[in-house]
This record gives sequence, C-alpha cells and structure tokens, in this order.
Amino acid sequence: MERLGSTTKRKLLLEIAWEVCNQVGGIYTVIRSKVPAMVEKWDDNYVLLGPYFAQKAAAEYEPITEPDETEIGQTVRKMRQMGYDVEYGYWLVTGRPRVVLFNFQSLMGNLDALKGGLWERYQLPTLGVEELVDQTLAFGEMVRVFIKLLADDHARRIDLAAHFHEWMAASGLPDLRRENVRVATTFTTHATMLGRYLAQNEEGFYARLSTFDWKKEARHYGIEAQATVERLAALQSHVFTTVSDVTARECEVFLGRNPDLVLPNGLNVTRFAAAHEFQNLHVKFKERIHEFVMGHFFQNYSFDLDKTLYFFTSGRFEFTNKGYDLTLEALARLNWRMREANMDTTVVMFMVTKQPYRSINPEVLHTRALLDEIRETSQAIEKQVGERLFLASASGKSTNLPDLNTFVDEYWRLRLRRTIQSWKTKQLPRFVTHDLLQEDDMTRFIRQANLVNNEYDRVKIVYHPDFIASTNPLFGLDYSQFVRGCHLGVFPSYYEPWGYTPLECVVRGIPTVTSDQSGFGDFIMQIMRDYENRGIYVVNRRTQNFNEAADQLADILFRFVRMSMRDRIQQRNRVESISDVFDWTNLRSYYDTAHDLSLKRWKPA
Ligand code: G6P
Ligand code: 1S3
Repeated sequence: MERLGSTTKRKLLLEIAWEVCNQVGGIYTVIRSKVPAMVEKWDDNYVLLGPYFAQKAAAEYEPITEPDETEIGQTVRKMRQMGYDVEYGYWLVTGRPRVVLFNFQSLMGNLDALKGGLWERYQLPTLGVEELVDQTLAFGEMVRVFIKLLADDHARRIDLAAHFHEWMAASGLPDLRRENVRVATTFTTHATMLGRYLAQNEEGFYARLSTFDWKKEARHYGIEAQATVERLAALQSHVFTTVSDVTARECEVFLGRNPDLVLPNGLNVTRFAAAHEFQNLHVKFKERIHEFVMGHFFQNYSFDLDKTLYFFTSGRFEFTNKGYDLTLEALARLNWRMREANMDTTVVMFMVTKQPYRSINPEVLHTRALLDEIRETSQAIEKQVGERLFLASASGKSTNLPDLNTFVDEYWRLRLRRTIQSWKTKQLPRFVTHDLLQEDDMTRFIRQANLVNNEYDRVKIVYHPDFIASTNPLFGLDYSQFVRGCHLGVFPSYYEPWGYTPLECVVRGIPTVTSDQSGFGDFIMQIMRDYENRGIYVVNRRTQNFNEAADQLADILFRFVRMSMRDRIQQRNRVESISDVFDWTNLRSYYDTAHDLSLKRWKPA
C-alpha cells in the first residue's frame, strides 16, 4: 500500500482554528499574521477551516461563487449535498488564503446524539456545559466530516496534513484517529485550560504544579469537558505541540503528554527602509498622547512634557496572571524613589484592559473638549494678532514691535479667560477614565497604594478599562499608534503561555518588560544573551516571590527613568533591530518541522 508519508505526492495542509475569520484573542494573531509566510510555501495547497459567524464573516470573507473542481471545492459540494451548511471562499487578509467556514448552527439539532457518542467512546462529560462548548462540539464534528470526505476521496493522490489549534477546534480529532482516516494530525495547545484557572486561583501554582490531579481540578472548576477534549487531542494527535517551554511544563501534568515540539509565535514584520522612520512615528504619536495628558492633568496642575515618559500595559483583565498587581506595586515603589531623588521627570502609566463600564466619565470627556476649545480660541487669537500686526507693520506706523495685547478683541480675551476658568479645577485628575460598573481589583489596588495622581506624585496613573481604538475620543489613536507613542511596555505576567504584547512593542521599536514565566520572555532568554541591553527586560518570577519581583521591576523602571534621551533613542534602535527574529518567514520553519514529522508518523490503515 502507498505510504502517505512518501515524498512524491503533492501535499495539502489544512489549518483549523476557532479564530479563523473570528477574532477572539491571541490565536487570531498567530493564524492571521502567519498566513503570508504559509502561502509563500504552500501556495494553493494551504486551506484554513473555521466557524461561520455571519457578522464577522461579512467583514473579512468573500465567497467563491464560480465552479471549483479542486479537492476542497469538490468536498465542499459533497458536504452541502449531505445537508450541511458550509461556506467556501477567501479570507480577506494579506495572503488571501482559501477558507472553509462551517455554520455549526446547522448541526445543533443533533447535538444530543453527538454528545452521547462522545460519552460512549471517550467518556467525555458534556452535561450542562456552557454554550461555547456546545458550539465547538458541533464545529468539531463538521470539521471531522469534512476531513474524512476529503481524505476518503483524495488521499491516495495527495498527502493530507491537518493542524488543529486549541481544544475549540479539536473535538473531531479523536474520531479521525479512531476511524483511521488518512490524515496526518498536529495539535497545538496555546495554553492549558487548567493552567489558566489554577494559576489565577491557587497560591504557589508553579511550585505545586506536579501535584495537581487534572480530573479533580477540572471538575472543581467546572471545565471537565474542555480539559477532556484538550487531553484527548493532545494524546491522540500524531504530533503534539505548544507555544513555549513554559506551557510545555504544564502539558505533562494536565494533558499526560510532553509536547513533541515547541512552536514559538511570530508576526508578519514590515520594517521601514530607513531607521529614522519609526523614530519619527514615535514623536508624532507621542504628541497625540501629550494632548490627552494636557487635557487630563493640566486642568489641575502641570508638568514638563519634555520630561514626561509614557509607560503602558495592556491585556485581558486577569489581574494576577497578567501581572497588573506586580506592576502597580513596582510603580508605587518607583514613585517613592523618584520623589526621594527629587526628580523632575514624570511617568504617566496607562493601564489598558477591558472591564464593564457605563460610559467614558463625563468630566474626563468634558475637560478633553475644553482643551480643544482653548486650542481653537488660541488659534483664532493667533490669526487675529498676525493679521493686525501685518497691517500695522506694512502701514509703517511704527518700526518697533507694537503692544500685541491691543490687537486682541475683547470678545476673544473673555472667551479665552472663561474657558480657562471653567477648565481649571481643584479636583485631582481621575485615575480611571471611565465610569466602571463596579470597583475592581485595579481601582482597589490603586487607592490602597495611594497612586491617586497627587501633584507631588512622580508617577501618574491612567486606568483605561477599554481597549484602544481609533474611534475612542480620548486618544484618537489605534493600538499600534498608541504603542509607538509610548516609551515602555510593561508586561511582567505570572501566567502567559506566549504573550504577544511585548513582541508588539519590539517590532515597533519600543523597549519592553516581560517575565520569565511568559513564553516570550523565556524564549528571549534562550536565544539572546544581551536582551536587557537591547531593551527587553525580563523580571524573574520563577524563583523570586512577589516582593522580590516587585523590587526588581522597580529597579528596572528606576534605571529607565534616569536614562538620557540620547540613550533612549539608541535603545529604540537596538530593540527594533531584533524584529526580524520574530518574522514568520523565519519562525515558520518550526511549523514545517511539525508538519513533516506528522506526515512521517502517519501510517496508512
Ligand atoms: C525620536 C526622534 C527625535 C526625538 C526623540 C524623542 O528619536 O527622532 O527627534 O527627539 O525621538 O525621544 P523620547 O524618548 O524623549 O520620546
Ligand atoms: C493564548 O491566548 P491568551 O491571551 O488567552 O494564545 C496566544 C497565542 O499563542 C498566546 O500569546 C497567549 O499567551 C495565550 O493566552
């Protein structure tokens, strides 16, 4: 019998993820940014499978309407004839790959039978699970049907490899193995379900890692279905992988298998030909952040913007996992040290995350609007003074500079004075920009640490409980522009399988703090000796306790605020020069190895 792993046949790679055409979190970034590098290697032999959400698809998917006789086109047709609702077209992202999207709603009526079968075959418990689990089971079944049809009809002529990302995409994988379908499977977990829950809730998670009983804990946290699918996929795939050595350590305990390979995450890096381009962008977007800061703080007191540094953190609201607690503690210590040292530098720290809120705080919006009015009035006065000065000078009445005050109408004087009066306030600048539905760990910690934006504080806090988007009236910047305008990204995570945020700083030439418990930090420490000199600071959270780590982070920040502008510029150049390491055209090779290995391990039935 013909071996699938033989090298003579054409290879076809399917990549399956819940986040294909459906942005939820970091996996979307992995899949989408990797497309150009994948298409470069696989061309038309690369197809993505994902769920169909009409609204999301409308923005990034275009159907193929003309007859399509490729293996994928034929299989889509066959599945439709069987009554399944299947979309087939292009994903409208750079690289424009073909996608098959499954409308899992069309299978929801058969869910009980599907669940019954999974229980019988794998003891997968699905009673009373959340809606997402139901949806992913229906999706996983459609993926299974599709791959089986494709393999049954075409696998004699093509080598078929399927790469499943995360448990949401993988509930059909065990059956594909059980039915000996002619496909080489790879499964990547981007975190473990149990790691996510336990790191957040169990004191001393890493020290106790090897002692956890996965089933007991999964039951306790009500995630038995998710954890079981994850475990089955890990155990049954030909090649099992994860995104970092950090997460690999969890896999053995929670999933019962050591990953065969670690596949680090990259980005689609586009670098400017001239280095000064990204430095210019930094200045341009910093100006925009200055505008927000003036509106927000200067109504009460002012400070020198040329001696102001912008730090930020950003991510999902997992207070301890993302290290927000450590960041605030270190900032409180930094504030104290800067005051002790009588420094006149100001640090404004933006804590960007997503929490439920009613609206942007009306006062914050109002002061922002008043600042705009002050600017408009000033421009009107400038114009009036300019014109009148020109007339006075041209008419040659005086060769000396006249009293410019006399050139301004009473109307404009009054208007400027009134606006400034209603803008100025004695209230301290708010440390949270929105009206939250309720106090949260962040506001509690900020109050407790007394980081409430007193004039004498050298560290100011702006807690922005919504992700940054260009439509937001406070900054009017998109996330990428906001990152460029800042000086330092701070991400000392406690639990972080990979963590894209520091990497997103690096490729924009912004120095960053990460931790050795994040996949990215761990990876950097393995591949680079002088990472700190290059502007990547790694906080040791593996062997240090919270207090020691907070001290280390405060040290890092204190050193950073004492750097000269010239040093900061050079450091930005050094950090940006690392970007290429993380370009998918370099990191794709890890995926190539996984797919080759899966095809080698595959044995025909
Ligand atoms: C870039 C610009 C310089 C500017 C500097 C400010 O390098 O090219 O013109 O002076 O940024 O750096 P800073 O770290 O103070 O924002
Ligand atoms: C996961 O997404 P998350 O933010 O829930 O996958 C990402 C992509 O691999 C990874 O960067 C992140 O650390 C994980 O946690």
